[in-house]
Amino acid sequence: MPARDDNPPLLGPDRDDDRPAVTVGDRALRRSELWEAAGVVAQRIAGAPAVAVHGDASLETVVSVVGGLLAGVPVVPVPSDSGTSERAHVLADSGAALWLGPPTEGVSLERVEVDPTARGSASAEPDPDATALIMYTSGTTGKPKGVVMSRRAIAADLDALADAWSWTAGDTLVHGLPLFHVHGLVLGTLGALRHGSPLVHTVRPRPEAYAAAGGTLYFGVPTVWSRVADSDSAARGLSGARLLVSGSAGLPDRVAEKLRALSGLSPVERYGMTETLITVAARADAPVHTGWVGTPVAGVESRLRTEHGDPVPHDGVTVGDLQVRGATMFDGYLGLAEATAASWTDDGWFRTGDAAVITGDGRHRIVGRISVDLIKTGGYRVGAGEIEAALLEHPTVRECAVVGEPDDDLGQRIVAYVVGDDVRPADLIAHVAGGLSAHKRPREVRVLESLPRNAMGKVQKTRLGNAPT
Ligand code: MLC
Ligand code: AMP
Repeated sequence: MPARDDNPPLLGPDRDDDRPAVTVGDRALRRSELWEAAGVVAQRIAGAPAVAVHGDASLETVVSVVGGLLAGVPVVPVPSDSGTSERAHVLADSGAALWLGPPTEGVSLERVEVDPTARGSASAEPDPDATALIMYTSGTTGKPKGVVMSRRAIAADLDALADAWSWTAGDTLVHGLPLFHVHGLVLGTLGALRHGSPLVHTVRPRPEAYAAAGGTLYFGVPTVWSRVADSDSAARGLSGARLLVSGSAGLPDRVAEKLRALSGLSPVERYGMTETLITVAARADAPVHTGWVGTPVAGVESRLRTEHGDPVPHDGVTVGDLQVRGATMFDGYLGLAEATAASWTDDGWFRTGDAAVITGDGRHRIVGRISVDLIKTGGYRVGAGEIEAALLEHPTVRECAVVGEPDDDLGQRIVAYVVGDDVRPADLIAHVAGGLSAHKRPREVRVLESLPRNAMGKVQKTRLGNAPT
């Protein structure tokens, strides 16, 4: 769905509103205050090729991102828990010229001080086709790639979700998700600003904080919903809400059922990727089908193919590779023309890498990833290859294989199988957390005499522990 002719600016029309537009923890800004603080940032960074934003859960992050969008400067959110080598890669690869964040070891970019209480004038919004964000995400191998997202794609997705969920300025949105990924930043922050619904960010996605926030619309990853469902009082505390939305990974049926029993609300699921934004969503006005992620959002089409590219019937049972196309797609991986080309079919569909079934009336169920080397842990996408490369840098590691094993809390838990000398699991976990990021750390390291290999010498991950087959 291309942006409508009467499309409002990405961040929504000017609104005279006395309510706080954004609350993070115990600090809040009204829309006019946010625009004025962001206007100061916009003036300061105007003309930069890109800016890097320390993406912690703070008003400073929101002001920085809005400042970048007002200035028409691509914003590169940097995970707040990133370690030294991952941060260095993101900063160098993105071409960011300025650092909007606290003084940080290893960051030599010129630093811009961001002050939510500063007041300046906001500029007009730029061309809808300009790059809004460059967001880093993992592949099966290699370092994270920069996903280039246009303002137009983001606007189209946010409007499609407003349509699916009847999301209006009358809603108060609550979540506590990281502000450096699509879920928390694009949907959870830019969505709230575009639709004029106040955002209450709980800093961390703790069940009691969700219950105390008194919102109408709640976002969470399945790990968050599982923790809410495990707290009777938190889950019952959501009973006044209008809609609970789950995404970024599959919501287990038992969690959906427990939430329903305690809060009286049936969570709806939606499916997407950093590259495509949210392409499939269950509608607020349709019956809830637990375990299904809904139908394509306005402006998006989907289809199933075999690994050879042949059509797979949409009969609700036959599994195929899910492909999507439409208004919400990314503009490519930054500086990686080959990887970008490889992610599209010859006839213009994006290969999601997910296996799915689709019913005759268009409902989707995600069955799993096509590759065992992309792990989803707590809703974070993590490539096995980048963790293996980090482990191999450690002097005690000779060989290793990383897999995602089923986990009741995280969906998948990162487990590293290691062959080496004097291996100390805690050291290896700290090594990955400090180099890549805390959320990419293995939760467990298992030491082996050798890795299982086939006749060609290739590691057989499916023969490791409880790895998925
Ligand atoms: C522990 N910690 C360590 C550590 N051990 N840090 C460094 N080294 C070590 N060895 C720290 C962690 O950094 C964290 O710190 C804390 O201990 C763990 O806290 P937790 O609450 O137990 O968190 P955890 O179990 O790790 O994570 C659960 C979670 C998180 C749900 C909070 O997974 C999460 O926020 N997930 C959301 C991911 C997301 O938004 N994905 C969307 C991607 S976009 P600290 O300081 O942080 O407390 C996408 C598209 C789409 O997928 O469809 O949406
Ligand atoms: P990311 O790159 O972090 O945006 O992760 C995208 C991936 O998350 C998708 O390719 C899916 O594997 C997974 N995902 C997102 N939403 C869902 C969902 N509702 N159900 C199952 N998997 C999901």
